[in-house]
Amino acid sequence: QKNLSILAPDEVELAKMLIEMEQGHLFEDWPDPGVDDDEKISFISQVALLNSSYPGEILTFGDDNFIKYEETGVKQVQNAAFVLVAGGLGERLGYNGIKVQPLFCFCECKRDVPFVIMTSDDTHARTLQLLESNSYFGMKSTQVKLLKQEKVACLADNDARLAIDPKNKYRIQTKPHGHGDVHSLLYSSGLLKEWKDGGLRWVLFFQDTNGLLFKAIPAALGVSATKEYHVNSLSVPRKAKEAIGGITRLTHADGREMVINVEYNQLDPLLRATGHPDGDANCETGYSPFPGNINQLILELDPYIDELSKTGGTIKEFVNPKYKDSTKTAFKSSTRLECMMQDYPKTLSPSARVGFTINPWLAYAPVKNNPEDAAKVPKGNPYYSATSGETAIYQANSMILRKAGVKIDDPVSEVFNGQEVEVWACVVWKPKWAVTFADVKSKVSGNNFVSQKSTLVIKGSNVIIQDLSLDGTLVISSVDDAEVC
Ligand code: UGB
Repeated sequence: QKNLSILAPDEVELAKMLIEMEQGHLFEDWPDPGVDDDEKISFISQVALLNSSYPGEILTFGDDNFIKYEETGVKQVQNAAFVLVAGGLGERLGYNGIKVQPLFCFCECKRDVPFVIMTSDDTHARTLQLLESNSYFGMKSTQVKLLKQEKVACLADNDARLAIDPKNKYRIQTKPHGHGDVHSLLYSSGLLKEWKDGGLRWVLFFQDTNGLLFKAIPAALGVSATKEYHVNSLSVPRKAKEAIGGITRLTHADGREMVINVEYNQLDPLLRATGHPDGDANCETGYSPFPGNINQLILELDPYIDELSKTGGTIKEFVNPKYKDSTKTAFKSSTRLECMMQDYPKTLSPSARVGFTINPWLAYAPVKNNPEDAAKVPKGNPYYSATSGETAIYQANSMILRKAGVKIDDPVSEVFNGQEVEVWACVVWKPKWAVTFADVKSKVSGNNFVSQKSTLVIKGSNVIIQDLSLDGTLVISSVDDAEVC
């Protein structure tokens, strides 16, 4: 404690963190201030260096570190362009519409942040129509650019003979090439250069399946800015065998290393083939040692442009044929080359700063499975359905309010669509009310209580929640200038 006085504020933070993490023995033999002060400062510098050389940052919602990152990140939003990959149809979801339709409910842009949507033949016309018929959801039409990805030729067999379209013998069958197309489309569109000339610094990629991610973006952007990451992958704790990729550090026999996603179907065989006989298994934390990739990437624009100038945006491709039987001679259906946007770091030089940010909760509640399939998911595993996606939003908002001091009842367990979920008070707010935790805290005061069966909807920007006792439904709508308490 006495020696803290000789350290700079960020060094004090680091020393305190070590003590909190039961590393107090490091300081046990330290003499009083005035003796060996230079050595003590150099010791802390070494700790800072060691700390910074880990490529991952683990966030805890609402703690000082998180608030600091959110504060930094939210300032960076005006220097960012957002890119949504939305060429997929969501067949697993059993939903006929385009998946961006529900997602737009979570978006609200105040500034003219550039927004790109990658579409495909399956989604392009409907995405455009949705934007036009909803006045671009409050954005300017010039702010939004649609880039359509093309399909690629299919292969019929192991000799890579091109497949003929079963419905038309004068056409080659085509299938989607994967979300990796987004890089070459951005490059060839000229948008990256335009953004650079306009002074932007970041490009954020996200998928059309996960409404919770907006809660994680400010802090993750803060991590990128603070740690100067060229690539920052948002991730979540992952249960072994869960159907999301794992972020790994791969080491080649010749010493080369890369931090990269390994898809879930390849992680188990890869581990078994490299001396881990249990394959994709949980470690002592109860989770896989490899954080789950949620495919929300934050790239720094300058190094991104430099890299794409070399590669043209080409991403390493792979082929994933489904065979009829174990002889592996005939395909069940035609296959094609595919590419994934998260494989972008594969071509980077070893000096590139690639890291990840783990959000233990709040960041991931994807809506991917239809109710029937979700109901068959073994108990304890995530459903990834519309039911779990919706309840996760209420849970996250309730927990944020709790953290800000509001008394909120515990959830109750209920079954919807054959899925047992925890139901919290149904709390939702517009982004204009609050984006960061600091925003929420500044708008909540006094003694507030919300019962489990309540619904609270906040639609105004200047709404202060003060001494509220809610056991029912409260919808607060106000025009932007109005102050509501
Ligand atoms: N998409 C396109 O825009 N174009 C395409 O050609 C294909 C897809 P999926 P996937 O978050 O849980 C990814 O099918 O690819 C869009 C990661 O690889 O939902 O199976 C599509 O519209 C995996 O590591 O996911 O799995 C959608 O927005 C894990 O992170 C997006 O791409 C997983 O996502 C994803 O398509 C996950």
